[in-house]
Amino acid sequence: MAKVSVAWGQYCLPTYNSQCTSGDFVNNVTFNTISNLGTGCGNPSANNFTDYTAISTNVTQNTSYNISVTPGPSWGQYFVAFIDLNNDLDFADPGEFFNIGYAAAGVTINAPILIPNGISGGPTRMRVMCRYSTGALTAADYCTTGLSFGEVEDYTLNIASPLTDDAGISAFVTPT
Ligand SMILES: [Ca+2]
Ligand SMILES: [Ca+2]
Ligand SMILES: [Ca+2]
Repeated sequence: MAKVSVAWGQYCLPTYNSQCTSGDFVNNVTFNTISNLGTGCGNPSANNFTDYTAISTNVTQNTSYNISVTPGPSWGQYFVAFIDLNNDLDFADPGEFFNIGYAAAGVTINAPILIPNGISGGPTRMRVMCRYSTGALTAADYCTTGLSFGEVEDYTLNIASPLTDDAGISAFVTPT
């Protein structure tokens, strides 16, 4: 089967009960060279989804990068990220979920995201997602229906191979 490249609309989306005009949104995503500031509620709908996959950054395997996000000024949010590390058009595989944490209203939160070794690389989808503070998001929530309040933003990571001058690595280990 031919490898399928990242394309718009093939990733399932979560649904929310309220549009992100409620003030529950992902703002000010930064990740490596990505700096998408002041997006607010980008596309109020049942999915509260905005496609920012035209925005990309080059990252390297076996390297950690800081992600930062800010909720809107009115409501705190739980934040998570997903990266489709094996490029199979879902975020369901082991290691594709990254918890960022809870951020109070208007307060920026940071977390490290390690791009693992042993993945295919190339253009790779990253999803950043928030939910109002009724409960933390989990690895299963990349397309959960009926979430309360929140927003979803997708980006593109161009993942390069790791540097060959390694420290004696003899095997690739699948993240768990
Ligand atoms: Ca936003
Ligand atoms: Ca996947
Ligand atoms: Ca999968």
